[in-house]
Formats: sequence, structure tokens, C-alpha cells
Amino acid sequence: MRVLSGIQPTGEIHLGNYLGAVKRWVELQNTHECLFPIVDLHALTQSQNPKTFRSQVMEKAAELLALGVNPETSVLFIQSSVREHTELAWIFNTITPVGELERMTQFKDKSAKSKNINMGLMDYPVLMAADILLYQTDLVPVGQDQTQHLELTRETARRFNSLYGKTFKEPKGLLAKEGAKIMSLKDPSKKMSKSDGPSSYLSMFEDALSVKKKVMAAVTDTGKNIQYDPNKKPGISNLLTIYAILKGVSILKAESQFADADYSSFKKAVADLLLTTIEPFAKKKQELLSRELYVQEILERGGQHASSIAQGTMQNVRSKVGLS
Ligand code: AQP
Repeated sequence: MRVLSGIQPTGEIHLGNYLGAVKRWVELQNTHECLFPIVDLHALTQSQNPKTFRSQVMEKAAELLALGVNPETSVLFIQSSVREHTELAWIFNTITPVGELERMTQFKDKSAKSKNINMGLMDYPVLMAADILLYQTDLVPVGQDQTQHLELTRETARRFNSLYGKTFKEPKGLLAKEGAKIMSLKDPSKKMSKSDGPSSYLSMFEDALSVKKKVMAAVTDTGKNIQYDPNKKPGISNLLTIYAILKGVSILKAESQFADADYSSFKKAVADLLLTTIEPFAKKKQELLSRELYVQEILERGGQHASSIAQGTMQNVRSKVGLS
């Protein structure tokens, strides 16, 4: 079974990215063939500084390795190093109705927040379909925010297959039972997201003081009980989810552990658990950042491996559509 999932080289990997995606990548790489692209072309849909963009990509690779991606068993690579992603995206563009892209929630959200509503932002899900289908992927572990895009990927595979004959596998999404949607610390009705500013998210490489401050200041609801009830108590429920996943227990068990606790002692326990979890990651990231050549080699090797699969698919696609 082949797994593919990507991450953008923007900002540091936060707790939402980790619990919704990266933690599961690390688990899956022991049993599945895994490809993890750093999707730099997707990141260009928002303005990036060309002087620092390349080092951001390297930093993202160091972060993923620090979080446990194993370069011996997984293929870690840079999306733009495999040219077939954009070629396939173009072909998919020619069979994707504009109306379907206009309906995408992420496009609507991002274009409402940004002045830079470029064509790439709208086309993001088509490029994502190419990223996935290029490798005949079986499973795509992603957070809940990507479900709609994944459905479009599946639809693209069906549409291409019905127009040109069976070419692509229809991949399945793999949503975490818990952690598929980690909520913002500032506003627990919204998903944790980099673009909502640093007080809304926790980086996996955040310093101890800042972790404590952010968790203690996390918006919670009025009341005193530590109860899991996402509708009535979204803030406490979010912290309970985070605690339960990191501790490796059920939410029910976490809830009963804090049956007699007040908000402050519960938050302190969450902060402490977060600190013990993330402390080794920061050290490892620093170590990897000082071994740039090593990280570069991993990415090159990954790019070559990914290219060999992608080229096979594109040869077939070119011939199916009559380009060769
Ligand atoms: N809050 C979240 N809960 C669970 N999973 C999440 N993911 C993102 N946010 C959450 C999952 O992380 C993976 C990598 O996503 P990305 O590189 O596309 O990051 P993102 O979605 O751009 O992250 P942000 O913080 O939401 O960035 P902005 O604010 O720029 O849009 C994906 O699998 C995603 O589902």
C-alpha cells in the first residue's frame, strides 16, 4: 500500500499539522511505502520571500526528520524537484470544471482573508490531485481540512479514467479518529492555523516559556468541569483531545483523570505533557540544521526515487491523451 501526504514549507510545523498528519506519517512508515513531498509549489500561492524560500524548505525537511520521518524507509522530497507534478496538473486543469474549484471551502476562506487572490490559489486542489495521483497512491493521511480537496482528487481520477481509459487508482483518505481537527487556542471554534497568528497555534519547536504561556492563556469556556463536549465546551474539549493523543489514552480516560481538577491545574498538566513531548524535537532539529549536506542528500535521493515513479505515470498519461 502506497501512502502520500505533503506539507507546505511555511512557518513551523504546529500541533495541528503534527496530530492531524505528521505523527501518523511516522507510524505508517513502518508498515507502508511512504512518500512525503514538501509542497513548495503550493506555498507559492501565498507570497514568499525568494531570498529565504529555499532555506525554509530545508528547515521543513529538518523538522520532519526531527519529528521522526525516517529517510531510510520513507521518500522525503521537494515537490518542485519532480517536474511531472505541474505537467499532470495542467492536464487535469483541462478536465476540471471551474465551478468545482470555486466551491472549495479553503479557496473561499483564503480568498476572503487575502488580497492576493491568484489563479494558483484557486488551482491548489488540482495540483494536489496531481501530487497524489502521479504516484498511484492508495492512502492519504490528512487533517479534516483537506477532505474536500481529497474528494476532488478522487473525482479527478474517475473523470480522467472515464475519458481516457483506466489510468489512475482512486486513493482513500485516512483521517485520524482523534486529532483530525485540532482547534485554535485563541478561538476554539476555528481550526488551529498558522495564518491566524502565533497565539492561535503551538509550534512543535516552541520554547518552554511560550508553551506554558499559550496553554495557560488558551481560551476556555465558563464553568469549572473538565468535560469533553465539543459543542458546549470547545476549548476544554480541544485541550482534552490534545492531552489524550499525546498521552496515548482515550478521551474518556483523560476526562476521568481530571474529574476533580480545576481549569488551571488541568491546563498545567497539558502544558507539562506538551513540554516533555516536544523537548527532544527541538534538539534534534537544531542538530539537523547544522548538517545541511546530509539533509540535502536525503532530499535529492528522495527526488530521484519519486521522479522514477512519476515519469512512468506521465509516459502513460501522455500517450492516453494523445501527446505522444
Ligand atoms: N488544525 C489542524 N488539525 C489537524 N490537521 C491539520 N492540518 C493543518 N491544520 C490542522 C493538516 O496538516 C497537514 C499539512 O498541512 P499544510 O502544509 O497544508 O498546512 P496548512 O493547512 O497550510 O496549515 P495551516 O496552519 O492551516 O496553514 P494556513 O493557515 O497557511 O492555511 C495537512 O494534512 C492538514 O490537513
